[in-house]
Parts: sequence; structure tokens; C-alpha cells
Amino acid sequence: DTDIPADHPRHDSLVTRHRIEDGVEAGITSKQGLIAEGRGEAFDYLLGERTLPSADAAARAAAAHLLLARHPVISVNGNAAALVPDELVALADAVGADLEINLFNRTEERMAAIADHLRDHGASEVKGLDADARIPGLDHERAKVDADGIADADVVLVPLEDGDRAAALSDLGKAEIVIDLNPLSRSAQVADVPVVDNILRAIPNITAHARELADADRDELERIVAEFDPTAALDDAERAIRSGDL
Ligand code: PTJ
Repeated sequence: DTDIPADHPRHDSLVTRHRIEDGVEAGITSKQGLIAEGRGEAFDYLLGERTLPSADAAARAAAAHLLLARHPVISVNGNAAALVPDELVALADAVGADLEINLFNRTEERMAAIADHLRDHGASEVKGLDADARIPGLDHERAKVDADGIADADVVLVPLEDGDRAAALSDLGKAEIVIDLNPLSRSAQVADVPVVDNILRAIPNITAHARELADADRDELERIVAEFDPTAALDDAERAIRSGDL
């Protein structure tokens, strides 16, 4: 994807397509991941392929949540692993989070391929393979999590999550950060912090905010969390899409 000039008007979309294609070929991304990507791309087009100020505020609130957490975990699926492996490892390092593979279409082959892929990109530990705990209210395969990972987490970052699992996680009382380009998706709607932005831009942006807030005291981080309004962020993204103002 290095052949695509950075100033190409559809740069992010073209980079994303190549990475998802490569992910499917490498056994990391599911075929359904191609469909999810197409859906995301349509929303990104309508948002002008940019980070809205409201999405930037959400990324800052996400960083504050992750820094305040007792045990933050970043959930990784086949699309996230293909699109932003380096960036996920950098964010986990910046906030002291675990990386846990958690798949909608779970197969042992894809679990292993994604774990290898993340380690190739610098992850020291990858969770999700033990699967010794369950999220209540979900069918068997999708409920599998690690007891010392997502099951124990107080803050979970779930990029491109399906609505059922996002709702089940939030029912467990965990603070949930969702990255999803569709502000109307159920995942975005149930999130404590919906980041309506392309994962390609959102993960590095959360990391940049976390680095900037690294020395902030707990009072300031708690203030950033308290001042963030998820409904206002979703409304702003929807307004931007409907305005057609690219
Ligand atoms: O790897 P697996 O088995 O866990 O499967 C992962 C997918 C994403 C295939 C699975 O969770 C799925 O089918 O998800 P959905 O229900 O299609 O939801 C994906 C959501 O992510 C949609 O609302 C898309 O708009 C959004 N989306 C897609 N690409 C991006 C995105 N959001 C942010 N950045 C993207 N690049």
C-alpha cells in the first residue's frame, strides 16, 4: 500500500482495501470482514474521510478512560488486526492495556494467525487463546474470553464490534469504548465512548491523546471523562453525514 500517494483523494479508502484483502489472504480477516469494510467505507465517504472535532473529543475521552482504568483491554478482531497491527501495539504500550483477540467468527486457525501477526508487529503478550471465561447472554463461540483478560477488565476498547456483544459487554458494567464509522449502529449507541471515525485514524489519535495526557493527574482525567457526552458525539456525527458538507 506504499504505492498510494498520501495526497490521493481516496488515500485512506485505498490503503484500507489493500490491507483487508491481504488480511483475508493471510487467514487473519474473515470474508465477512470485506463486507464490514465496505459498509464502513460508505460512512467514511459521507464523513469526508476526516476526523470530526467531536470524534477527536471522543478519542481524548477514550484515552482518559484507558489511563484511569485498573485493567484496560483492547479487543482485536480480524479487521482491526489487518488494518492497524502496529498502531494497536503502540496504544496498548502507551496505556498499559492487554491485547485480546475476540472474534465474531471464531476459528482456531484465525485465532493463531492473528496472534502470530500481532507478535510479528511487536506484541509481547496476546490474550484470548485460553478462553477460560464466558460473557453471559451470548452464544457459545462469541462468548469466549480470557478470565484474566476481558472478563477481568474494567475498561474495554472494542473496534468494529457487532451490536450483540457490545450490548452484552456494557451489561456487565464495563466502560466500553467503541470505534465504529456508523453512528446509528447498536455498538456505537451502547458505548460509553463512541468514536465515530475510521479505525485507521482513531487508534493513532487515541494514542496521541494518551501520550499527551500521560502526566495528567486523576482529577483532570476524571474531568475529561465526565465532560464527554456520548449522545452529543453521535448526534454530531449524524448531523455531519446528513449535511453532505464534505
Ligand atoms: O474478525 P471477526 O470474526 O471478529 O469479524 C469482524 C467483523 C467486523 C466482520 C464482524 O464483527 C462484523 O460483521 O461486524 P459488522 O456487524 O459488519 O459491523 C462492523 C461495523 O464496523 C459497521 O458498523 C461498519 O460501519 C464499521 N466499520 C467497518 N470498517 C470500519 C468501521 N469502523 C471504523 N473503521 C473502519 N475501518
